Amino acid sequence: KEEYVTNPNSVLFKPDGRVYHLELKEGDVAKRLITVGSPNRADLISQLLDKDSVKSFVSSRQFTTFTGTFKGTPVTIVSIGMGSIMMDFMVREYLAITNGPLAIIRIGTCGSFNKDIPPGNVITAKEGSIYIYRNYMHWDGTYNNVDDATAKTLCAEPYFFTKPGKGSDQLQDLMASHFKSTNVPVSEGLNACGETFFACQRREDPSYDDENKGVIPNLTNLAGTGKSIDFCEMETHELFHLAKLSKTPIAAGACAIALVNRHTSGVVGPDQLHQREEECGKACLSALVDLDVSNLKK
Ligand code: R1P
Repeated sequence: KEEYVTNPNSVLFKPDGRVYHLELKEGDVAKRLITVGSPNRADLISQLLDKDSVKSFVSSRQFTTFTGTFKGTPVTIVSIGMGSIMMDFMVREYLAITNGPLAIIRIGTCGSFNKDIPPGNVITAKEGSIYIYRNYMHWDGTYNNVDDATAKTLCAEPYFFTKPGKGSDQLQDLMASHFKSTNVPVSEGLNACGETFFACQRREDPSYDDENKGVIPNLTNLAGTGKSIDFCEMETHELFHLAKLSKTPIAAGACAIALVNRHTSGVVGPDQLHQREEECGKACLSALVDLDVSNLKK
């Protein structure tokens, strides 16, 4: 039956050996991987792979995967949709169908919070990634299993912010060197990932009182870096977090194309976005191929 799975208390598999959500099995994917949000971006980047090398898979849970070779080296491109949760599905299930170290680069889109980084520019998360998440207990006004005074403290703030988690310097330096040989305007920056797109990225929604005016300004103080965040999106923090905690070595890198500038409200045009997606694809595929993935160590 379609719903039937094995291993329900761990990573789930279909009886034919495919992981439950990606619907891929051992041999379908490479140890070098690019992950993106949209299937169209994955498709565009897959067109940079060696002619006639590409196989594609579409899962019923919205993961679209292309595996082929880039200049003779096997690589995979996966679109995951949006948010940390989808990154969690992808990284864990990918690890379950591969053996040994992995290298993963996210190519995303983002909002620039740096007034000097306009729409159309690319930013890498070389300085790390902060996670911004809603403190649900703030709105509940209660907290489980703690005394009243502790509950009051824990419920006070509407949003929580982590310190920056970092990706692989080695992989991100390779990305930087490949970006240098293009005309793409690239900066290295500090990323923040919102648990949600609206409230956690300080968007005003007239339907809710999200108490989120302090979300981005507070990051200057809480990040402990002495600087403000440069760009905001939704998946990089989870990728860096899972790469750090994995028992198998994972080198992780991330870059994002600024769709908008949140200070100036400027927006990228569709042609420039398309061009940047292709340029990022080329630079990141080249970086992945240069990395000695098999010899990565924890
Ligand atoms: C929101 O519009 C989506 O765009 C950004 C955010 O991280 C979020 O996933 O990235 P992608 O274009 O890669 O999806």
